Amino acid sequence: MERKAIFAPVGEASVTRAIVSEFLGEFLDYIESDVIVVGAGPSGLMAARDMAKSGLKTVVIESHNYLGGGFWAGGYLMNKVTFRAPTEDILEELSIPYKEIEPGHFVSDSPHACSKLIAAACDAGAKIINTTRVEDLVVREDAVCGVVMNWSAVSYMPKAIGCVDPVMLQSKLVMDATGHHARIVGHLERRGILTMPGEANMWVDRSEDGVVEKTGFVYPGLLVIGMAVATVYGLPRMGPTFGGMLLSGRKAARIAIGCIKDMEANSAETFESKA
Ligand code: 48H
Repeated sequence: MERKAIFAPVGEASVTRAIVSEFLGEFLDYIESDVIVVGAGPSGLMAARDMAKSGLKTVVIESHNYLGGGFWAGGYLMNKVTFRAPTEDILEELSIPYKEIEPGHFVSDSPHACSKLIAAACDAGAKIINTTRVEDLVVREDAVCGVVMNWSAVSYMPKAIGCVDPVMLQSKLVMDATGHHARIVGHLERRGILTMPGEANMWVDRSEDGVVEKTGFVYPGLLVIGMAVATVYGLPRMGPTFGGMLLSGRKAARIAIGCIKDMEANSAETFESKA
C-alpha cells in the first residue's frame, strides 16, 4: 500500500540551505544598524522592543542560547516576578497577566512575563543574535560606534584550539544591558577611561528610582541600562523586582530614538549646506 505522507516533501539539502542562506542574509544586513543592545535580559529586551517599534534598526546580542537573563528565574528559584507601580502600565501594554497583592505591588509568572517580553521585542522587529558574546567595543574619535564579538562557544574551547579572532558590527549607538557585571562598560574601565564603584547593598525603595534616573549615556555612543546602571554608579540592588529594569529599558529607548533623530537631522543639514 502506498504511504500517504503527512508533511510536504522537503529534503536535507533544502533544510540546510534554508538555515544558512536566511541566517547569512540577515547577518549581512545587520552588520550596520542604528543600535546594538548587548544583553537580552528584561532591560535590553524592553529597550529593543520600543526602539524597533519606533523604526530603529535594532540588534540584540546575547551570550546565552536562551533570552531573558534573570527574568525567568524570579527569586530564590521560585518562578514569580514582582513589579511596583507604575509598571502595571507596561504589563498591560504587553498583555502580561498580573495580580495586585497589595496597593502598588504586583506579581506575575516569570515564564509568562518573560516569554511575552521576548515575543514583543521580536514582533516589533528587533533582530536577535544569540550564543554570541560581545568581548570589546569599537571606539573611534572618543565615541563608541560598534562591538567586537565572537561565538560564545569559542570562550569555552581549550586554549590550544580556541584562538579564533572575532568579528565586528557597526552601529550609531550601543547599550550595555549585561546586568550585574556591566561587562561592556567594563571594557572602558580596563583601559582606565572610567571607574565603576560596583553595586551597593540591597535597598528596594531606593534602588529602582536610582537605576531609572541614571539610565543614559555613560560615554559618547554608549548607554548603560538595567542592573548595569547600579554597578556603574554604585547604586543599591533591588532583588527580584523588575519594574526598574523595564522602565530603564523604556527610558534608554526614548533617549536613543531622540539621539538618532538628531543625528539624522544634522547629517541632512550638512548634506543640504554642501549641496
Ligand atoms: C552578550 C551578555 C554579555 C556579553 C552578559 O542580568 P540580566 O537579566 O540584566 P538586566 O539588567 O536586564 O536585568 C537584571 C535582572 O535580571 C536582575 O538580575 C535583578 C533585577 N537583580 C536584582 C538583584 O538585587 O539581584 O540580563 C543580562 C543579559 C544576560 O542574558 C547575559 O547572558 C547577557 O546579558 N550578557 N551578552 N555579550 N558580553 N554579558
